[in-house]
Amino acid sequence: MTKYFKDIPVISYEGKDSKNPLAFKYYNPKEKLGSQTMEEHLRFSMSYWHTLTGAGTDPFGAGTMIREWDHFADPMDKAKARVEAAFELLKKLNIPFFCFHDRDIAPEGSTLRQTNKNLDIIVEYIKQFMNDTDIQLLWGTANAFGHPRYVHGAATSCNADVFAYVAAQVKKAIEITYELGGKNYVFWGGREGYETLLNTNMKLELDNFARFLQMAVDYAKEIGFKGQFLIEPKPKEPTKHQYDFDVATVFGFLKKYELDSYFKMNIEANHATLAGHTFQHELHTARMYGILGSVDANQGDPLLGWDTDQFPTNIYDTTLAMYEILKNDGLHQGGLNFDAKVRRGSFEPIDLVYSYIAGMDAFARGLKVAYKLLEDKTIENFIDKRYQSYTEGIGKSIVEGKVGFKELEEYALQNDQIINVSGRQEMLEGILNQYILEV
Ligand code: XLS
Ligand code: CA
Ligand code: CA
Repeated sequence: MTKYFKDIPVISYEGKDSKNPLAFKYYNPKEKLGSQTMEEHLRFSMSYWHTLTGAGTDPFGAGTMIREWDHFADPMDKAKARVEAAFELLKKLNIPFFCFHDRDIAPEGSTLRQTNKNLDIIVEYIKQFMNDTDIQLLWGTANAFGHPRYVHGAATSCNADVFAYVAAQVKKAIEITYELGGKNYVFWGGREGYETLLNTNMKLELDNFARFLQMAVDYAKEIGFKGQFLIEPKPKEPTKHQYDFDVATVFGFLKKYELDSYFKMNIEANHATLAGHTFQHELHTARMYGILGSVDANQGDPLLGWDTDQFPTNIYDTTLAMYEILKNDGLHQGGLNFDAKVRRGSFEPIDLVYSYIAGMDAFARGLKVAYKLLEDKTIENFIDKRYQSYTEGIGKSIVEGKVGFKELEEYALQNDQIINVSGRQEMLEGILNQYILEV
């Protein structure tokens, strides 16, 4: 049934020569690359918050979005209309997954008990739509940052009552994710961080955060939830120092508290750049540690220092991201979730459609280029050759742990005329451009 996107057809693949703005130029879901189709490689997902509830407000002005599904006075009627709009758009765009925060799908009531009841009603409603389609839940999460009770953080709040409250909220969020067959559950440390050490016991806050995550692990086990737990790093915003700064920081934290076997990472492009890394760096680091779980596909603006959550259209970045993902042997139960919003000036519902088409095409194109790069082993062969000195002679002995400082000194005393080879960065950048332009 078409209601909120009446004039929008089902979007199909027309190929790169199409001039139809309401068609995919590169995303051809059934096209095979190796043993998998594009659809299986990419596992696209819609973010409920930006797409259905985002109003287009900014610190200087009111919302601008024209959203017919928000024209209901009763918050539960509005919540139901949003479900209808979500599934209509998911079907028209042929997107197989969606993600939500608990508070995106159902309004808070005057008590926690009432809030949970609201959730139960909407979860039942969503279930009906899921049963009628093949659309699945990629992940659920809890919004433990919006309400004023989380002013000092949630699981890292100085107030134990807040810790108890967020435990109850996340317990319920895991339950509804389980109920809807969610493939993963995400923890993003909304306000888990601090503003100043003049009022902060960082050690206690981090210990408490670890206790909280352990409780979540225990509870998931107890109820039989098999979804993957994911942590989503972000260096700043809303707090000045977020505890889940980047992949390396989170990995160190998980190791210290012996939680590393239970969590993987949900890597967001815009959070990577906020941390002073490239998107590829974060994906590569996670892949290296075996903890690349899922991706929030978006991009920031290099000229702005905040989380702009734009739709990803930079082919260079999507290519290098897909390169890492393919080298990871895919995202397994994760996916590419468009945690992205239309600009405030793009306020018509059709702009949502154009945005998803642009993002999906950018990743489809990136996938094709990355696949060819890997098939030809262009970069891999270069890197292998660059480190060849570790496959023979003294390098081999170093790697195999057969030598120490004394043996190396002996070697260096006889070989102090060192010859280095060029890193050929510009040549490689040229080759990459050639692939992007010609594949
Ligand atoms: C905010 C985060 C958030 C998480 C889920 O910056 O991206 O939306 O993805 O809580
Ligand atoms: Ca995100
Ligand atoms: Ca973000």
